[in-house]
Amino acid sequence: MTEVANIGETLSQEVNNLLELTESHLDIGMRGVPVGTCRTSFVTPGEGVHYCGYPITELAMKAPEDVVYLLHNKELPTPEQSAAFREDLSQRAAIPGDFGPIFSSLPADGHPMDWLAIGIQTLGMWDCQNDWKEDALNLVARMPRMMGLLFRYREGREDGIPEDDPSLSMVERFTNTLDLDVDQEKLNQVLSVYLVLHMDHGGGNLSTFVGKAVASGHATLYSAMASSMNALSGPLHGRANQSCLEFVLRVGTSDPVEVENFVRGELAARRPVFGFGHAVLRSEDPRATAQFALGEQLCPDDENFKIIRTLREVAPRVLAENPKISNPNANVDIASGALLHHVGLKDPNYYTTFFGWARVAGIGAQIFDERVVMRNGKGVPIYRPKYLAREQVLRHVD
Ligand code: HAX
Repeated sequence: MTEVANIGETLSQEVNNLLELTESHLDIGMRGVPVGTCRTSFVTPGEGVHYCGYPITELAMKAPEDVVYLLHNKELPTPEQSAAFREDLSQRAAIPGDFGPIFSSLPADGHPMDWLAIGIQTLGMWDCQNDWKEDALNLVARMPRMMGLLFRYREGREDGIPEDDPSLSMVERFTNTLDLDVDQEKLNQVLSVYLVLHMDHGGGNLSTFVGKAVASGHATLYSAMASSMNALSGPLHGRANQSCLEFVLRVGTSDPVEVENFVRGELAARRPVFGFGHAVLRSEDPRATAQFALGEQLCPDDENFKIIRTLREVAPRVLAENPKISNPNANVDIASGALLHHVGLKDPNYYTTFFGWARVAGIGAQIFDERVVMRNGKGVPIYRPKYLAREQVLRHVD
């Protein structure tokens, strides 16, 4: 709680830092330079991400619908509000066009994140209300079916797709469309926790920032969100969760000595030890802790889970030998791939689409706040940071 109490104090301190901008702040991707405020979430080095003041550990087991409600309304719903919100989402759920011809025409080996951006952009062409809240919630409601269709068409399984049932939960609508021959209860549980843990992560992460920047020029919510997904698709950003399972598969053993040798080998070859380290957190990411706890419940004997359990014991000790590494502990991406793989979602190429699906909730809520709530309702103006001219440019000026 001390950390949370300090958040208010740090706001004015961080603003003061603006007065101390030096050349060292230039050309570093705006790292750490305060540019705005965020009403949905913040990240602390010790407790990680908080949604509307709640540490993520308190929310991990909640229904995704209730957490979407929280991000948009800044308070958790009562049981009545929760039921009404689910009903509202189900009223919005129908896909307003036919994805068949669109998805059938895309390259099957195109990355699923490219499919996702095209899917969102298409939804916007079919039905855009030009109302930030309406469009944000319509998109949340249409994502589960669209995600399911994306998998089905990309995998060439377009025959026999079950009808959508809008009365189901968000997760069930996806898994119902996907229709895999696996333990549905486990699959739904893993996806539900995954969605909640990934919905938001402060205002300045690349995909959220990009979405808000695009929306600031009054592009539609759909265009802004498709831009966010393209930002998320980069290997330094959202695609790390794909790389992480690929890394775990490469480790291939849960024997502590062999795992230690593997980690040391990766470091010697100057390759990242995936699933460890963080730009802001200085302890194990509570989102990793929550997923490890879920894995111990659901799949303690799964081979990949055994590997990440050993990695969690071994890697922080090895990484901590390098004083440059500010956080040698597990991050959110260490466990999600092993869990998804265990419940039947075996292809890591798709993992970032789950991240994107989750983020639609937080980014949509942040775009709404910036467009409609900030500055007493005036909204944040179009983004326009200042770039300074370099000498070689100035030389040509009279
Ligand atoms: N493996 C190898 N080297 C690592 C490392 C790791 N897990 N973590 C940090 N380092 C290195 C950095 O590359 C950096 O090296 P250089 O000085 O040569 O550039 C040095 O240690 C200091 O890094 P840092 O200040 O501790 O951390 P950064 O903010 O620079 O980087 C990263 C944070 C997450 C990018 C980094 O820890 C990393 O590459 N981890 C492995 C990849 C990974 O798991 N990515 C998923 C991130 C999840 C996330 O952020 N989700 O939001």
